[in-house]
Amino acid sequence: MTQRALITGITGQDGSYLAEFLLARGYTVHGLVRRRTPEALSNLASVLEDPARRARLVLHDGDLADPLALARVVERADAGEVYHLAGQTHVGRSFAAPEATIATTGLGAVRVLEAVRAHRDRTRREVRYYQAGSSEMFGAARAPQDERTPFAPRSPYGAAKVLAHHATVVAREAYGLFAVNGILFNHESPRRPEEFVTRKVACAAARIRLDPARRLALGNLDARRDWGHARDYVEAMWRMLQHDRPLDWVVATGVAHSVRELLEVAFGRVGLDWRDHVDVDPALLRPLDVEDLRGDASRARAELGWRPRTSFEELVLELTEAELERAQAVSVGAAHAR
Ligand code: G4F
Repeated sequence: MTQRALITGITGQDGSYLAEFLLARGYTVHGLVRRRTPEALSNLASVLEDPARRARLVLHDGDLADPLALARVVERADAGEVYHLAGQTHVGRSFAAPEATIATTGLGAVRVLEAVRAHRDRTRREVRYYQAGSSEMFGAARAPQDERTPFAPRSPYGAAKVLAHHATVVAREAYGLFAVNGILFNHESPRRPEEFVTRKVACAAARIRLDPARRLALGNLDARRDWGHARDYVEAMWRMLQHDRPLDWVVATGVAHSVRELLEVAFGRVGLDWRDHVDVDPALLRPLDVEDLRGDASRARAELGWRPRTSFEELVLELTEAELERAQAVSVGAAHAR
């Protein structure tokens, strides 16, 4: 029988990589989408343009703010695996919109969980649920962080993810739902929106290479993150749902780098010294920041057989090269238009 999965947040970085991963394994993939504009669907372009994969992709309109719509989508998808990835994912923005972040990222997860539980009870078929947790939940906790590290969030976003995490554990323990938390450390790709620091730096390095008069404004350069590749991390999500027990899992590379080191690699790739092109803008500093995240993914390595395949340098070079290609295409297009 064909396996069916439902992905909330299918148009995002992780959702699109996960959809490709599952389609390659023969799944029929259902996705919850909030907007069907060409920009919103751009991460799914390769699937949408491929008739063989398109035939096994079903998009449903819906919104995390609407519990009835969510319940309807869960019923229609009738999936054996539900990956809940949707939400407000920008930590900095969560300080400006704390209530909206708790509503989408925290309560949104509670709503999806309730819809999944109701569907399981009605059909009497097991539905496995994946909650997209975040290393941001560890906040001030000392590195390295693993599944036993207590949460100490330092942002409304982190607090919302802690709420979703505990709601997932409660659903597992109270109702016997196969519900897991993936506690993923930062994971990036060329599909990342430019508001996140890796892609912002890669875009700037490429643009400044072509136009050295441009400047890059950043906030905290000392923050350290454990950066991996999103393509590697979606495989860990799938492996968690194939495991024989519903557990919580840390997914990380185990190596942390600072924003300065990120600048070093990206600007080094384009032959520039970042110190000549970067300004620290106090407006980009967060009211509170997480200084040092570095995960210990020993459990995922031992029990899921998962390991990251992309090093920090490979990741930053891939991002920067993708932006160089885009920036060069734009400048060639502009030259032709003249
Ligand atoms: O790229 P960031 O915005 O990622 P952040 O805050 O670590 O959150 C990401 O990872 C989490 C997992 O830990 C996810 F849950 C979350 O959804 C998201 O994917 O910022 C990384 C660091 C921060 O310390 C930030 O203060 O970079 C620092 N930074 C310095 N200048 C900046 C900038 N971040 C952004 N976004 N923009 C800047 O100009």
